[in-house]
This record gives sequence, structure tokens and C-alpha cells, in this order.
Amino acid sequence: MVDDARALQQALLEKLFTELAKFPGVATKNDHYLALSYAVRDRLLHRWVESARSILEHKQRTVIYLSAEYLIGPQLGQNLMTLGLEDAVRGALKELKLSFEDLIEHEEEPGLGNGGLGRLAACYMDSMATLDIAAVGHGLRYEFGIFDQDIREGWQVERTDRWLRYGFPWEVRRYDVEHTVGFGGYTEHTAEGIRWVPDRVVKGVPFDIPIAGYGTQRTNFLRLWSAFAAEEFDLDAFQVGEYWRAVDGKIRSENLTKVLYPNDASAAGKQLRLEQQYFFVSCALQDCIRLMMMAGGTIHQLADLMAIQLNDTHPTLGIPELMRLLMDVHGLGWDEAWAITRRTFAYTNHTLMPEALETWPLPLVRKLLPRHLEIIFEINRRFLEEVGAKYPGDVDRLRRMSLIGEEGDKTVRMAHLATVASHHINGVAALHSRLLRETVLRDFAELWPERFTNVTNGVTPRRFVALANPRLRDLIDSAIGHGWVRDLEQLRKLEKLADDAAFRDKWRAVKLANKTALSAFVGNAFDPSALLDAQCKRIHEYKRQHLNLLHAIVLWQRLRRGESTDVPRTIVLAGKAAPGYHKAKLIIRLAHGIGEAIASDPKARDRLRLVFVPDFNVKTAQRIYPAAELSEQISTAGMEASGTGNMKFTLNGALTIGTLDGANVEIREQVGADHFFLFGLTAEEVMSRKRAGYDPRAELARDGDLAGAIELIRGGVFSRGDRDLFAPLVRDLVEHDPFLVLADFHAYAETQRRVAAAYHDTTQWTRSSILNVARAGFFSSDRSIREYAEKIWHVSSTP
Ligand code: NBG
Repeated sequence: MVDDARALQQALLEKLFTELAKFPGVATKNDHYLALSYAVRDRLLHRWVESARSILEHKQRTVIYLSAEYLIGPQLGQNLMTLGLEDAVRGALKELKLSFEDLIEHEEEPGLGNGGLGRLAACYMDSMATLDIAAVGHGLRYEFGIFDQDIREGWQVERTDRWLRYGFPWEVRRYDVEHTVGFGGYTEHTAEGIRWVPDRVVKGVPFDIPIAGYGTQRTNFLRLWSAFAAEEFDLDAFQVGEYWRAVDGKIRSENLTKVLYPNDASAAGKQLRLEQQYFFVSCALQDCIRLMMMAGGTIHQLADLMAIQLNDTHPTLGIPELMRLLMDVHGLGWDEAWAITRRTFAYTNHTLMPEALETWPLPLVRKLLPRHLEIIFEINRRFLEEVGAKYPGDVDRLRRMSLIGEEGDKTVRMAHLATVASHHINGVAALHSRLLRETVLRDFAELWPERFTNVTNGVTPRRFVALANPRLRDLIDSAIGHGWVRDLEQLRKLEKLADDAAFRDKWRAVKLANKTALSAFVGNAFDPSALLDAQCKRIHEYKRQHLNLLHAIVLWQRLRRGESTDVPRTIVLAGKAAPGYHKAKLIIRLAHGIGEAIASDPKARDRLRLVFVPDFNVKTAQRIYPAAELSEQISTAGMEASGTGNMKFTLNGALTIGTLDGANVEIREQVGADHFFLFGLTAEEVMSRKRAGYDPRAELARDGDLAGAIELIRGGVFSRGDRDLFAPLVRDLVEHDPFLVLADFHAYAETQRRVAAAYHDTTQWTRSSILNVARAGFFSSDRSIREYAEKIWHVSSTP
């Protein structure tokens, strides 16, 4: 055994003893997983402590990333890769007769996010560390993350995500740090200043997770805040026998960080959610100021030492909170406080969908955060004065731009607040940023054009290629070296290999092996030689999984009629539906109904399969992306801000069938129109169709296949004869079809024919697959972070 392996083996056994009080004879798999993880974590500590020290000593501008969600995925494999310890660990485990794969698989990931937004935050943390940018990510340590998805009788069933149940070895609780966060009460305006007297306080305690850079020593960290009661236990209540009341305050406080709201791209109007948002940004800002002072900075330097990024509007209360801290606690006047705030914050918008733009009812904000509401009013008063001076008499404009919405009940418009207080505002793909300027934030973009910019999303090639797809990684390494993992543009060197027959064979062999592995994972549910056509993302009507399903029905019908020209195809679907989103749940149910119908039809089952992979999360995603050959990115144009799954599929060699939506536009530009299957209405066409009075019935009349598919759903073919089950879904499609599923169906089905024909030509398909990967370097999150660093944060790498 090599030295490293021996040392790791020793460390593992020692951890088993010192941390878990076990000896090998009685240790469980979980014990081994924990012991190994502790041993690996120890090896991160030096870098971590050094990085923290360098932030303090060099007083460099640090990025403070504020996000209510982080979907970091399992940590053991990632850290082993980063530390270059994989071989050593394999060696160490072999002698102990433990399986490396088993221990990696054993880890339960922290599901502290819903979907793309939370995963993006995790990719950005990875890239900031890798690019040697000093950064701290602040968020919430939800005790229960996104629910685990079970499927029973074709229905989604949610199970509580108890990710902390068996221990989470990657976090370090900081006992020396705690901040007090107030809620409710009133404000006092006196000669000495303004004082907020909350009627309730909770304690925020941080748990840190190291984020190690790849190919560098830098290790940043995520600081996740957990709520504790200010008074753990009311002894007086206990002594008079009121046992429940003795712990009442504790329970109430700790409820704050109990659970992640399982919504994706929709606002949750819940008091507890607002409390969560305020709680974590207050902890984060108090902590930043504390650290800055520790490093010898003064409050006046805050903007020089910090660049705060708001990941969507969830952390927007950080704006009035910073104003409050600067004025009420540190004694600054309004003008200086505002100047600092405006130089510190930047805001990323992640959606244009009206229902997802956060607004909070005024009475709720007043009740919970009276001082903050005063500050918001004052920001608004000054802002509207500025607008009024520029556009005299334009009352309409003032009403549109106000931070306070007057539609129905009065609300605080969080996107307006974030925009007014930020030096930069960006969307997450070129199209999205343009639509943001032209629609949702149009007046603001007109007022301050220089503040608006775009940063197209990216994904980390470390996790989503090197770690998830080791076969592909090894093949690429053998062809062009390993530099691409830190410099993804180097993938271009693969372009010339697209014409090399031997390389193409190896490329195909990798894909086949990955498909075989995925099939085995889902119980050999499909033949690995079939085209693997995948759509994996949250279930949402705008993402149009039902467009895919209607097409699956049409393919099935063609097979039944014996007229199929399609290639053998496996449609893989995966994704969670928000628990209260009935139509999304019906889509999942329909997918299962169709899957069963096909699987039990001898005329079809050998040429078509529809497989729903349950519990889509980072772990299952890492199995699916490497296996996919066709990536479904079929949202209604103008609706998907960016998408990031689209990039992960592309980087693993899938070709895209997609609309001109989100980052699909840029994927197509990069890989070349010949290597991308485009279909559907453009964002402009979608808007004009709607304006012109879109009638879905006309589409049905035009396309017999489509009408037939709808009839089968109606007739109960996919619901064991129940004709009512899918009625809400069908009625909505036929009568309203707000996402233009029927309008795009024909173009989609025709384009799928082109896909099938292209797949027949193995050489050309493989060529396209290689070119997709070779030209996708742009979609590295390293490129995104470089853009943020240069255009928005004005920070540089400090190795
Ligand atoms: C999501 C968008 C995606 C985008 C991710 C990351 C929200 C509010 N938005 O299209 O729907 O890729 O953000 O930017 O979750």
C-alpha cells in the first residue's frame, strides 16, 4: 500500500474509535462512512484555516453570497476528488474489505434547495473557491430540506428529508459565534436616535461547511444559520408545573429553521418564510460587520471590504437591515449609510413569472419588522422624489415604480427594493436579461441603463463532468490532458477528434456504459442500446413535461399502428412537484400511466419505454446526465430564465431538442445550429399569439395525432379507466393552454422525427455529441464567476 493509503487507513480506524467509539468488528456502514469523512475533513482543515486567516489579514474585498438555498450535493466524493485522494482511499478501503462505491453511495445529500437556483449557488461557491476569490456563502441550515419523493401507484408521495439523522460530518458548529435577531415590537424615536424594541428575539448560530477549490489551496466556506431560543428553558414555568410552557419559547424559536419551503419559482406567502429570510440576512450582516471589525476595518470601509450578492429577492431584507445596522447601531447618518448600501449590494433576478416575484403584505412586514418598514418607506420616499424630478407629472410611472404595490392589499415589492438599492442588476441568460429590461424592470432600466447587465449561468465541470462521469473524464483526459477541469475552454481541443473514427468509437462506448449503468440503477427498466431521451427538472407547466408526454403517446400509437419510423427510444423523466401544485402532480401521475401502458404492450415495449426516475436530486442527477443522449429543453419561450440542467446535459454529450428559451439560445449559438434541434415559437411570437387571442381548440383540429392522444387521456387509458382523473389537466390544455403546449406540439413532433433520423446516422450523431462538448466551455460556472468578479464585484483572485 502507498503511504497515503496507509495513513488514511490509520486515520479512518482512529476516527472510528475517537469519534464513534467503535471498533471495526461492530462498525456499521454509517460508522465507516462517518469515520472516513472525518478523516478526509481533517485534511481540509489546514487549507481552510489558512484561507480564513488570509481573508482576515489581507483585508481584501470579500464576496458575501446571500442565498436562501444551496443544493451542494454529496460531499465525500467531491472532496476526495478535490484533494486527489480517491486512489488512496480505494487502497485503504480494500484492505479493510470495504467498498468505496458503497460508502460514496451511502451519503445522504443535504437537500437545502429546490432546484436550479439552489444548485447554481452551490456551483458558484465551487467556482469562487477554484478561482481563488475570497467568499463566504450565507444561508439557512434547514433541519428538513426538500422532501424526498416516493412514487406510490404513480403518485408523488412526499417524505420528510431527515438528512441530519445519521450525522453530517462536513459541518463545524461555531460555538464562539452567535447573533441575536429580533422580531415584532415597536420603534422609539428619541433625541438620541431611533431604537427598535423587538418583542421577541432568537439566537442565530452558524454551522460552517468547507468548500475547497480545485487545483488551488483556497477553501472558502458556507455559513448556514440555525435558530436557537434565546432562553432555552423557562425555569419558573417548570417549577410551577407548566412543563409545556417551560419549553414553549424554545420550540417556537427553533421552528424558524426547521424546514425549507418546497416551492420552486413561486412565492410562498408565509410568515415563517419571511422570518427565515430576515433571520439569515440579519445573522449574515451582523457577522460580516463583526469579522470586518476583527480584521481592523472600520464601519465606513464596509463597501470597500464587501461585495454582497443577492441570489434572487429572498435575501432582500438585507438592504433595510444593513441600513438599520449602519444608522441605529453604528450611528451613521442616512446619506452615508445609503451610499455604503448602494455600493455594496448587487441583485440577480431569476424569474420573470409574475407569481414568482416576491411581494409581502404591509401589515405583515409592519408586525414583524416595524423598523425595517420605516426604512423601506424612507427609501421609497427619496426614490420617488428622484423619479418625480426626472419625469414631472408622470404619476403612472411613479405608481409602477414604487416599492409599495397598491394592487389590492398593499405590499412591499421585493424586486423593486432590490433594484433600487443595488449598483448592478443582472438576469441569468442573455434573453432573460433582455426581457427583464424590456418587461418586469423596464422603468428601472430606462432610468439607470448602466446598472443593468447579464451574466449567463454556468455549472461546475468538477462535479457535473469529472465527478459524475468518470468514464468521459478519463477519455477526455487521455485525449487532451486534464487542464479542462479548471479551464473549460480547453475542451475545444476535442473538435478535431470529432472526425477521428477510433475516438468516436470510444466516445460511444462511454455513453453506452453510462446508459447501461443507469438502466441497472432503475432495475434494468430499459435496453441501453435505445436512444436515451431525458427531461429532468422540477415539474412545472411552463417546463412542459406534458408536451413530452403527449408526444410519447403519439409515438406509442404509431407503434401500435405498425407505422413507426422512430428509433428505439427510452424517455427518462425525473423531477419533483411542489406538494400543493396539483396539476404538476397530475403530470407525474400521467407519466406513470403512460409508462405502464407502453411497458405492458408487446407491440411497443421493445421500441419505446417511459421511465420515471424518482427523487431527482444532485445524487440521481449525477447518474442521469452522463447517460443522456437527447436533452429536452422544451419550455415555453420567454419563461425559463436560464436553465442549468440544459448545460449539464450538453457537457455530458447530449444533443438538445429545445425552444429558443433561457440559455438554450446561447447553447445553440455555441455548439452550432446544425448540432441542436430547434423548434417552437419564439418569445416574441408567444406574446403576440397571446395578444391575438390564442385558441388551443384550433390546434387540436389541425393535428389528428394530437387530438388522438388527448382522447386517450380523456378515455381513461392511463388512469385505469378513470375518466375524471386527468380532467383538470386536459380541460386546461384544451380550453386555455397558457403555456402554448398545443401550439408547439406539431413543430415538436416533427423535430422529434428529425432527431430519430439523425440518431440512425451513428457517425454524424457521435460527431455532433463530441462537438457539443467541445464547444460548451462557455457554460462553466468559472466563466460566470469571472464575469461577476470583473463586471459586478470588482474583486480579483488572490492565490
Ligand atoms: C430559476 C429559473 C431557472 C434558472 C435558475 C438559476 C428560480 C426563481 N429561478 O431557469 O427558473 O436556471 O433559477 O438561475 O428558481
